[in-house]
Amino acid sequence: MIEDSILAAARALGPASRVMAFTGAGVSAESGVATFRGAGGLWEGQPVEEVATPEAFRKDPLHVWRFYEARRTQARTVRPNPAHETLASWQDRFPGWTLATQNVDGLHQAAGSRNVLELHGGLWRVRCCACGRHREDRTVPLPELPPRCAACGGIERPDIVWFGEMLPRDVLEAASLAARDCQVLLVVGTSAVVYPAAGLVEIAASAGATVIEVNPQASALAHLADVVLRGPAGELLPRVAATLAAS
Ligand code: BJW
Ligand code: ZN
Repeated sequence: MIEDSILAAARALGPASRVMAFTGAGVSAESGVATFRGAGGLWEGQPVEEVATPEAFRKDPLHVWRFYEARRTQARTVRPNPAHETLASWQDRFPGWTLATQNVDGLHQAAGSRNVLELHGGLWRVRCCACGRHREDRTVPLPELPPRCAACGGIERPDIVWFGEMLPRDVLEAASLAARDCQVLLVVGTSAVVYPAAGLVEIAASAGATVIEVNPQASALAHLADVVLRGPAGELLPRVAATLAAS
């Protein structure tokens, strides 16, 4: 029964102070953002290897930028949903709160989450391939594709972590520390197949945290979950919050 799982989640969260949420594309699904590996997935008709690799960008930066322009255009029109909002509200409920996301859409921040650990970068930042300069750019559409660095004239790329690239070291370190230290880990809307991010679940579970999975389908690491909430995060997280607030 889902009510039992909601109660179990609220009971685990109730006395906890160090709580971490680890989110993936599913948390934004109810905002209208397609997931990566689901039906109607973002990569449909466009293999991941063609767009989300440094090799693809070197070969054809314009092609890759067109893909990201479409992502940026969509991301600008979508709004956070109750799952983002519930997670944002918990940063003030738990003194040791950490939110680490694989998403690049910025919806956690739009819901009011602060200090979000963006494991795979962000759609609204660009980085110069030549001099490494980072900058925020929310212009849609960009006036010139590919955009050029104002400092050195080099080609700029989306500041996103592609396959085969390292995650930002400081972000991954902070997330790994939080995973090792948390009492409860919420794993929300991720298939948990992409590493090293998915490894955060293994770190928390082996350090003894209570793992709560929120997902309509079992993730690859569902066997590590102590509590399983099978259903949409935008519906179930507010129910956990309501039970928690009433207890
Ligand atoms: C709901 C819901 C609702 C639906 N409510 N839930 C073998 C071959 C090649 C590479 C590797 C390999 N083995 C390991 C690797 C490394 C590779 C990797 O893990 N690959 C695997 C796929 C096998 N990892 C990397 O390359 C990483 N870097 C690295 O390892 O560096 C070290 C290194 C350096 C040099 C050489 C070698 C290694 C980098 C990974 C970067 C990932 N980048 C992407 C693309 C970003 C680009 C972009 O956004 O444009 O990040 S891939 C894509 O997957 C994206 C996501 O962040 C990531 C995770 O996906 P996520 O979020 O879990 O989404 P889905 O779609 O998979 O799942 C959605 C879930 O939501 C589902 O479970 C639904 O059921 C659920 N859901 N509705 C709640 N309403
Ligand atoms: Zn530059």
